[in-house]
Amino acid sequence: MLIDLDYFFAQCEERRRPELKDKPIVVCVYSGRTEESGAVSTANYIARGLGVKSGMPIYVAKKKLQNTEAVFLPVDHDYYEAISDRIMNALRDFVNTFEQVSIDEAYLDITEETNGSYESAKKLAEEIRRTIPKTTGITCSVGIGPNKLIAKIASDENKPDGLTVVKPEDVEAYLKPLPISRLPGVGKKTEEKMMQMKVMTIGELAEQDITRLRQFFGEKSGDYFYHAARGIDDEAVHEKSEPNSISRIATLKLNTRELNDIMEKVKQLNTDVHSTLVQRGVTFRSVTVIAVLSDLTVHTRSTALEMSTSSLEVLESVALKLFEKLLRESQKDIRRVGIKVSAFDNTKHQKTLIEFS
Ligand code: TTP
Ligand code: MG
Repeated sequence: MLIDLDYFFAQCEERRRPELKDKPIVVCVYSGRTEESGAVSTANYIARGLGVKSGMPIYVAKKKLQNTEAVFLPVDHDYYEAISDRIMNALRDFVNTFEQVSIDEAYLDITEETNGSYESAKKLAEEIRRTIPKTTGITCSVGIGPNKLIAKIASDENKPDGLTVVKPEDVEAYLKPLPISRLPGVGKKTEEKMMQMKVMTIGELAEQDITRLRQFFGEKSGDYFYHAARGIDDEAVHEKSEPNSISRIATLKLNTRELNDIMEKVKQLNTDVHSTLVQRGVTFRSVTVIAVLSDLTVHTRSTALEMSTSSLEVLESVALKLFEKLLRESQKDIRRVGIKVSAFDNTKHQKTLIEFS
């Protein structure tokens, strides 16, 4: 199963400011040279409907959205990462074998959990698609197939908020009519080359012999296209590296500068972070507190500890100090609070070292 969060950065912005939901939203990477120089990171589906795409220059997007109520926002990576961490941790709880591939994408090997049944797989996907938006406010699209390649292609089928299941016996018929650009690894340049070969669909790619594909694309890519066109992929799902931070973020009942009210919420977040730490068997050496102020600016304060720990008491006292500091150094009310721990040591690993000595 491949889970891809829908228009992720832009959806995070909608979640933070629901009043923007029915407007075109464009999240931008400003290069800073002039006020408008830079590129579109992503956009919500309203903006996409009006022709805006990832990677497009900001001024082109502005032209396309002239005379609309479009909102252009700078990327706020810390905020998206905090939401992503929460979702990825929730997804991890559904399966034994999990692989996060990017900030908004993860593979779940659900063979074991479903006994190989596509019926159960669909039910599991539906459960995930109910749970994630309910707990995190973010929708996702899900693809299910006999391998990572098919799951990935299927996840793109019904975006946003879609679910597509492709059973092994349907793979060939499913792939055949798809445009070649739907195959992972086919970018603009490869697509042009394929066109020269009169290959428009994945079905037509499957008719090419391997020697010709190797001549055109080199041995490695040629082999990949040869197999991918047939839906063949035997890459295992595996956690590449443990995520190197755990974070939680939440909105306060009221915007405030009252330390007690703030710490009440932070305490809940700390407990949540701590239980994930224990579950994962890691200790942290760095603590960051995050505050989104009433004007929606994001402020962080961090501290590095002298020793790695997994203690909830340490986390609480450090968080308290950092929020006191943050309140001293800012004037506005706080709207959202967050906590992040990082710089992990693996306690499981430490234990094995002790066992060896
Ligand atoms: P994607 O999953 O490719 O795109 P998306 O989540 O915005 O939209 P959808 O999945 O509904 O098609 O990428 C995830 C995030 O990565 C995206 O929200 C923003 C960022 N990104 C860029 O910054 N630049 C890019 O060119 C792309 C494609 C994505
Ligand atoms: Mg996405």
